[in-house]
Amino acid sequence: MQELIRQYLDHHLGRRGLFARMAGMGFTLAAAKAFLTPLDASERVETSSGSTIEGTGGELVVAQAKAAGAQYLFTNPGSFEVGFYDAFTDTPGMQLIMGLHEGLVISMADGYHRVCRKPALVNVHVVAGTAQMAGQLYNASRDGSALVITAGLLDNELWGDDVVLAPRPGFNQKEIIRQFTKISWEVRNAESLPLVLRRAFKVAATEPCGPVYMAMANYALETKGVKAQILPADRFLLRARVRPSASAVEEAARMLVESKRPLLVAGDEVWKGSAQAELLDFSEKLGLPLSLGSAAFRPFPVKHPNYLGAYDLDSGYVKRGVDLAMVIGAPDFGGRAMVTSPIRSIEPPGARIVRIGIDTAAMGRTSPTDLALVGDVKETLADLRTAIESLLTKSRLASFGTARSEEVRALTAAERAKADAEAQQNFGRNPIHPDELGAVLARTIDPNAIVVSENLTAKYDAFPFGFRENEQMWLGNTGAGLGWGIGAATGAKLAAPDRQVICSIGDGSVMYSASGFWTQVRYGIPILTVVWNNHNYQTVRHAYDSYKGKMHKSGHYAGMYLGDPNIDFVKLAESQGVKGERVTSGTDLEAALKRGISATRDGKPYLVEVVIARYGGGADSTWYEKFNLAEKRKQRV
Ligand SMILES: Cc1ncc(C[n+]2csc(CCOP(=O)(O)OP(=O)(O)O)c2C)c(N)n1
Ligand SMILES: [Mg+2]
Repeated sequence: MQELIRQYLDHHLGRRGLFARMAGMGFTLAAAKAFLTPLDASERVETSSGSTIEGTGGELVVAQAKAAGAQYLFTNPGSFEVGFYDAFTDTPGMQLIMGLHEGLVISMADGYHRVCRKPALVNVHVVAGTAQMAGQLYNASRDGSALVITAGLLDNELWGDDVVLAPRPGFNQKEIIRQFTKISWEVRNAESLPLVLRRAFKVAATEPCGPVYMAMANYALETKGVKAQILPADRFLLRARVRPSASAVEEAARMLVESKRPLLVAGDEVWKGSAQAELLDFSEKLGLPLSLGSAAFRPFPVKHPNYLGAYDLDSGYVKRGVDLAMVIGAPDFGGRAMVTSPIRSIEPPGARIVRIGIDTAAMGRTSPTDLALVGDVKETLADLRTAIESLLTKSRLASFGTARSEEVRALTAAERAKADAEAQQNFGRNPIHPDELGAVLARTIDPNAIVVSENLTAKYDAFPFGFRENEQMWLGNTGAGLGWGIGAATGAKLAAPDRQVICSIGDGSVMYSASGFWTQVRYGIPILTVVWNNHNYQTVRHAYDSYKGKMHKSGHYAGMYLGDPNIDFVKLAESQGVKGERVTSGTDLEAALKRGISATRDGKPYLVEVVIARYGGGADSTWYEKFNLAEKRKQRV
């Protein structure tokens, strides 16, 4: 009988087979069924609570990653991860996505996570691969993306300490990127691999999220016959929607109702906590103008009359005085004045400051705080709304928002009319002005396109970014470590295959991640890339020029001009299998973009390079540091 039960639980014997064998032993059908019920239940508990499996260290890692819900493995591999890749090969239900540089691999995972909010799994090579991903890991850590990064590890404690591709003598591998991770581990014990991987998923995905790193010794990955427990995601990934204290909510509600000149400053916790609709309702009901702190998403409809754009101490609304600033899901005010020296506080002078969010370590680390509502943004806004409804009569509440937002509505309407008129004047120019490219792009792409932007001097005023599935969505990063856009767009499309994804990127930015098109072609990831080619690092040139030093006077901006030789972005994409075209005249723009969109509908990535005008200080300068080594040679070798 015991043998029968074992065979049934191991799936070597089906229900019917078990009944037949039990009938042979003299059991009635009813008795056999009654016997089976607890067995089935115990089996269910067994599968949902996890199981102990035996395999190589690498096989345990892959089994645990799959059980944790990893759908993709973003990677650029190396020899010392052989135990991992050998286990991964042919694993059903997980897809490997190759990137040709570690920076790209990270930005792909980052874009994927930002769009679908699931933790993203990455594997990179030992020391050199780990160091090479650091720039993009900085972006991911700054914006709190849940990335689980595994890597190979050559142990410099085994015999020699100066091993090729091992950490340098006396150092360890995780130190290289420690400041860009929440926690980093090095695992040498094969049995611990799945356990530490679970920790890695858990820490990465626990809010506030962020990247983690786990280096795995090559010999641990290759050890055979290792037994360890594998657990499903729901047994170690926690989701909690923390609610703030009732007394803090009440006090904040009173402050809001009494405030004469309030201001909301919103950040990424709003998007991450899916609280956009609550925020919109909150702003409208109470007539609260809203600006953005440091934010990679646009959590508020940018065409809304209450929307002031990025927080700016010198903006019209703030200058006229703010008595209450409510910072919602943002680390702080952000804004342009953050790095001025001597130090200048950037909170609205004299305003009381209320904060809402769960990232208590970031909250109020710089500007002061009068009241903190520690909790999930969505829950807190709902609680605040209820508290406000109990403070105001229904009729007062009905007119409250409209009356109070009169000033801000007039202000934003006037500012937008002025910006529109200025932009209109730039249409039809030669070369194409970025205002025209922005306007044509905004109206040509899908109404629910995801626009992944790595382009600091582009013009986005025409885009009606919102937060609903049927609205255009902005996706950026606040770190500004260049080399993010192409990978991030690729990851975004993997996360949202049924939405159009546009990669809107500067000429300079493309070249930090120039091998990223290959991945799009290899795996049929149809993205339209639009290159804003001003032959310049314009953002930096603006900074150089406003310093008003020698570069401003001479027009000699060191390292800024990117022409001579001109980079051929169409050929760059074509060399990796992406079709494209260059546009130099405004009249050809819409048709070119439409050809690109039609290619992506057919499943093919496409690139449109648009040659645009430079603007701002030093726009005319094509100067660069002339130097020609060939002419200086003594021998023609
Ligand atoms: C990794 C990295 N290197 C250098 C910089 C400095 N930087 C900031 S903006 C910029 C120019 C970007 O050029 P492009 O993408 O063409 O955009 P544009 O400024 O012309 O709009 C540079 C080099 C950076 N932010 N990150
Ligand atoms: Mg440029």
